[in-house]
Amino acid sequence: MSSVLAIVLAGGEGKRLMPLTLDRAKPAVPFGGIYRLIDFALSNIVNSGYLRIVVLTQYKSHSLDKHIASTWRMSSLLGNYVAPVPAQQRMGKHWYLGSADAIYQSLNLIEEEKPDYVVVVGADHVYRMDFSQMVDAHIASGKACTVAAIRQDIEESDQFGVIETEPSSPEVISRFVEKPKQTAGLADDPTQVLASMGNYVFTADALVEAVTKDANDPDSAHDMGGDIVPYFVDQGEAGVYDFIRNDVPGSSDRDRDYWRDVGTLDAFYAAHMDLISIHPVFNLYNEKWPTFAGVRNVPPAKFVHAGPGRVGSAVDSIVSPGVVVSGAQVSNSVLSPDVRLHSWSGVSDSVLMDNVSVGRHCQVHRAIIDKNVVIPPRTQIGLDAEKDRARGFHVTESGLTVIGKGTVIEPS
Ligand code: ADQ
Repeated sequence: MSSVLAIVLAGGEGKRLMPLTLDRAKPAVPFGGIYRLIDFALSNIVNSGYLRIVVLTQYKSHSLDKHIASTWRMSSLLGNYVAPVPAQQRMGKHWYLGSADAIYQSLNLIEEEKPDYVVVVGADHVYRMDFSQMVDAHIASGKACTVAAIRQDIEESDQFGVIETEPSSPEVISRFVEKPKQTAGLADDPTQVLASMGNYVFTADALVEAVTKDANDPDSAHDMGGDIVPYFVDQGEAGVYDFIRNDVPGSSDRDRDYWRDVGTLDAFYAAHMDLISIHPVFNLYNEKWPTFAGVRNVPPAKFVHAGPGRVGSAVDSIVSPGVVVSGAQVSNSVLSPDVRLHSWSGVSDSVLMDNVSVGRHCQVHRAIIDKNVVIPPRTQIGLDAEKDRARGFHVTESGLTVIGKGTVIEPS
């Protein structure tokens, strides 16, 4: 069996998720009650059978490092590991110049491991994928580089690497343009393009050679999508792997091609609203391809106080362990561990992260509230955008109120 090293690019800053990325890297942003964004990429890698994993971190990596160390610690008995590797500054006193530089600076890890193939994936997406099927396709193609691809609306093409192929050889990339302002649609559907998912398989020697050449190229931006993939395309060595071919155990026709960038606050919120819908597209309960999470030793969730004028209840919601809903009503919401809700309060259409406490007689609607925020009694959030802005809360264009980690809210 061929040996595979997996590299997770986890250095992204996630500016569009502010204030959730104020003091954590985007891959460390909590998602879906008990997960962090990176758990989806790491679970895919582990479920694919690859247990030697390097996570390249840089920007505000403390909570990411802590999460990896506590959740993803593996038994070293069989030589397995998930190793967070911060920027090594091997090439001078600067952080990674780009994602290709991140790999270049970490080449010693590839040299030590001596894999046949390297799987490189981003850490910012929610999806399921069996990378072993992509590695098999890569080996069968004989190419040096394979790029995973998914159809996306043409209006979004300036956010993706856009892949073009010739009808005579549809599995070979003939042109790859990173985030084009303008591009042509697909022949069979002009409203769509074939977009890179930012997941790649490389033959190890070819990757080492490519990033080494790239490091010595003064004109390069040292970016995987902008520089390394086009380098392989120029050599006729880049193949495309259509995500639609990927058949993950336990997936349904509905969530088979689910792949979401939750890189904006509105997209992050929409993905949560999908999770709590009665028939979500993305099925968290697929036991054949589990998403692993850090499970702390906290008590079960509890609902108390059903009396006149108050009911401790939650409907159409995800409720994590350690939550206590005491005489408050919750609907269409995601509650992370240790959230506390007090009497005569209502929380609707919201995402509350770990340890948020909602006092008595509060109303919280269409809000994302980051960890450790204490909401004093009689506070209203998400009901009046102007009032929320005046208090210094972030309100998105679509009217979503977002409160950063640990924000101290003055009683109103
Ligand atoms: P982007 O996501 O815009 O496009 P990038 O910002 O390089 O590209 O992020 C890719 C991954 O690398 C993310 O997981 C990010 O966290 C990480 N990353 C970014 N800079 C890094 C650094 N210096 N060190 C370590 N990790 C870093 C990419 C591709 C496109 C493709 C989209 C799909 O370039 O071609 O279409 O992903 O979303």
